[in-house]
Amino acid sequence: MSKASSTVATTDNEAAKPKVAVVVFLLNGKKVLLGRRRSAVGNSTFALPGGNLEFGENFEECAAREVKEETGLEIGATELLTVTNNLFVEGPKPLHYVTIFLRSSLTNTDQVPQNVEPEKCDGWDWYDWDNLPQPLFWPLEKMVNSGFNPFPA
Ligand code: 8DG
Ligand code: MG
Repeated sequence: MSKASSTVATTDNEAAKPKVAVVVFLLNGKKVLLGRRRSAVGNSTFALPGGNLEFGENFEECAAREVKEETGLEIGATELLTVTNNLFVEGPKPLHYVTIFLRSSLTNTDQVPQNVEPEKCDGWDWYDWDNLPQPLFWPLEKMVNSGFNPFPA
């Protein structure tokens, strides 16, 4: 196969196309909701709830759906915080995500997170922003190390 056609074959591969993820800083007082991932990407690291943007969804709809699917929690309005560009090379095939970070809070703070997808997560809990668990999923760790803070000023 020529160099040009092998490049086409790679970029034609669905998995090789950049995808869009929406993830949520779900805030509760000084705490943030994190779960330890069970995944080829970022296995055993603490990450925010979230997942792939589906066709036709807006960011807020995606955030509410993913948080509900993963934790059973209902969130209120969302605010866009930032966007990062992430290349994951640690899994079986490289993945490229444009990750949209939103902020939200619970509609009712009596709600308790449930581990709805135990095959994808070891469990959800609230963690103090000043005492985050380790290791963090690297896109999140990079943000924390750069001084990013998801709380309203
Ligand atoms: P889905 O099938 O339910 O749509 O997706 P998922 O299985 O829940 O996807 P995910 O891996 O949880 O999230 C999609 C991608 O978003 C993930 O592979 C990489 C990117 N991502 C970040 N930071 C974070 C984060 O803190 N949490 C989550 N869940 N994903 C993140 O860049
Ligand atoms: Mg997810």
